[in-house]
Amino acid sequence: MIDLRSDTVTLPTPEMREVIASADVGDDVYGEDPTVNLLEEESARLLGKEAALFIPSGTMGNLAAVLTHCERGSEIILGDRSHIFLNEAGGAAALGGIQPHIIPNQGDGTLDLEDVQEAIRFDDIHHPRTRLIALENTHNVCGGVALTAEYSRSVGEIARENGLKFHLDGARIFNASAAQEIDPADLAEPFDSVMFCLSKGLGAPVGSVLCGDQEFITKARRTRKMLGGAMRQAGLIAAAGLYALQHHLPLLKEDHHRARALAQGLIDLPGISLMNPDPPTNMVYIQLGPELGVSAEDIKRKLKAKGILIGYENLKLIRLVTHLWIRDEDIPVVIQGFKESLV
Ligand code: TLP
Repeated sequence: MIDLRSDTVTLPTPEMREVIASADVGDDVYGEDPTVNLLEEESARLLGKEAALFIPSGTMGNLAAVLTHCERGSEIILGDRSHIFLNEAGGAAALGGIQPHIIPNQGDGTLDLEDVQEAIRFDDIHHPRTRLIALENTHNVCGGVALTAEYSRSVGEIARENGLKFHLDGARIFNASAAQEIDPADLAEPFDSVMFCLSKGLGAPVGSVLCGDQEFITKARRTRKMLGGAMRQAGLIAAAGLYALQHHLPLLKEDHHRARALAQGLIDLPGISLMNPDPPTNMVYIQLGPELGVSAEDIKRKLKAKGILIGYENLKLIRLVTHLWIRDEDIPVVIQGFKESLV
């Protein structure tokens, strides 16, 4: 199968399985798992933060950050197409009593600075208190677009001037850094907390990391415990994450090249258009035109019969994601598959 549903579908490589099998482990709730400790140190170093915390998933990483920064009845400012708002089962509201204050994501994944400024509540007993602004980089539903460090700094200034915390859902921050040829620490610098995922383009089977200053991470460790996310001999999975950070970062650019090749082959097919004709990272979003007689579900079914798996956001919007397990030779196969499935 050529599986383009997500970069979460990667399986551990044989080398990863070897490091998993031979990992040094201990009880991480006692802080005694040497491999987890190493992964946390390496993650903090890569993102230029004081400390880091290994977390089972990206969703829990974002939730732990939000719960650590905000109290019940307070508000987070975030984009209406952000993963935290759309795809995390309303965790901040359900578990933290924290209200999302959504403002429109622009096509390039940014939030308009005036919208951000206007969304900040002034002190009034009628209002919830604004506590946090959150961005996403790369921005998934906006087409895998990468936000610049300069843009994040300008939002960070607004946060600082208003005494707000600033969080990044950096599930794919290393894709953003590879696309812009910029140090991930520069992209992370404006934020008080950054979550990134090991289990997406980096190809590890499990895990995400939350980074920030020592005080924040100490508090987040308690939040993670409350959420049931403190693990014991987690070095087994941390070893795969560490391996991914040491060996797979340079491969992300190849995923981006393949996404671009895919887009080039699809762009002229009748009845469809691409959200980004020149995809900046590893995602190709395909908009189905009204004249097309088939829905995303029809196309998905036809492609599956040809050994190609795809996902869709809605019946008119398909997403293809390249990753470690997609090879150059898969690209023409997928393009041909689409040609035959759009009719
Ligand atoms: N995204 C998944 C799905 O949930 C949509 C995917 O296939 O892309 N932040 C961002 C920007 C994400 O894209 C995701 C996962 C997460 C957070 C959550 O990570 P996990 O799946 O580890 O909880």
